[in-house]
Amino acid sequence: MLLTKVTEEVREALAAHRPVVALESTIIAHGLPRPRNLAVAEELEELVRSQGAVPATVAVLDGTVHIGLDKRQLERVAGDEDIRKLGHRDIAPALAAGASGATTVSATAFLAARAGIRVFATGGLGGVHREWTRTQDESADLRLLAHTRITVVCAGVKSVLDVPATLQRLETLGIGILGYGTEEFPGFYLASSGQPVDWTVRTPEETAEVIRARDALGGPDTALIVANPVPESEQLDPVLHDRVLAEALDECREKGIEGQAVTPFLLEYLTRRTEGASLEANVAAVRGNVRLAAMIAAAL
Ligand code: PSU
Ligand code: MN
Repeated sequence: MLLTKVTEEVREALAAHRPVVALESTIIAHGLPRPRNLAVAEELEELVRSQGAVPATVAVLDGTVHIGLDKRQLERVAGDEDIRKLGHRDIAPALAAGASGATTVSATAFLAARAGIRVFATGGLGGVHREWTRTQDESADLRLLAHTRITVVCAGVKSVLDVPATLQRLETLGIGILGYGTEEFPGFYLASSGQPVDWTVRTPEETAEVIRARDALGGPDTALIVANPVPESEQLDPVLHDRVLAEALDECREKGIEGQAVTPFLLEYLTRRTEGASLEANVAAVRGNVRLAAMIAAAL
C-alpha cells in the first residue's frame, strides 16, 4: 500500500538540498473560517515561493499522506466541512480507514521530519490549557516535539492556553526556544506574552547557526522553536483580547466542550466576538512565520 505521496517538486528540492518549508493543514481546515482559509493557504504557499523555497503543505487524503498539495487538493482541505483533525496518533487509523484529515502541528512535524524536511511554519503551537488541573488537557504537540528534530517557526503558543505552564513543560521536555528579535516569548495574537525567553536570535543566519550547532552536537533530538512575534502594529488590541478570551473560556466550560474541539471553538469564538480582528492578527502572525521559515531554510 502506498502510504505517503511526496510531490515531485518537493522530492526534487529535498534531493538537491534546496530549501523546503512544511506547512500544516489544521490551521486551514479548523483554525480559519471558510472561505478565507483557502485564500490564506494559497497566499502562504506563494510567500514560501517568493523567498525561493518550496512549500510542502501536509494532509491525509483518502488514506494517503500527502507531502505537498496541488491546487485541487488544497481546495479540498479548505472546503471539506467533514475533514477530520489528525494528531500524530490519528495518522495510522486514518490511513487504514481510507479517511481524510488535516494534520495538526504534532502530525505535520512527525510526517515532515520523516520526509527529511527540516523547517516547519505555523501560527501558534498547542500547549497546556488553562483548565489543565480539571481537564488534564495538554496538546499532543508538546510530546511529539519532545522527540522530533525539526525547527518550528511560530508566534509562540496560542494565547488561549496557560502560557507560563506551557513554557515550563517545554523546558521539562527539553524543547529549545529562541526568541526571534525579541527577549520576550510572543503571545500569538499579541506581540508579547510577558514571559521572558533565555535566548534571542536576530537574523535567519544566526538561527541557522543554532541548528548547525545542534546537528554538530548530535542533539538533543527535540524540536527547536523559533518564536517570532506578530508585529505590534498588527497585533490584537490586548484589552479586547483579554476581555473576549475570558468570555470564550467561560462559554467553553459552560458548553462542556472538550478534547480536539476546544482549540477550534476558542479560535472561532475570538474571531466572531472581535469582529474579525483576532483573525487578522492570526493571519499576520502566520504570514510572518512562513516568510521567516523560508529564509531560515534558505540559510541552512
Ligand atoms: N496555529 C494557528 N491555528 C491553529 C493551529 C495552530 O494559528 O488552528 C492548530 C495546530 O494544528 C495545532 C492545533 O497543532 O491547533 C492544536 O490543537 P490542540 O490544542 O487540540 O492540540
Ligand atoms: Mn487538547
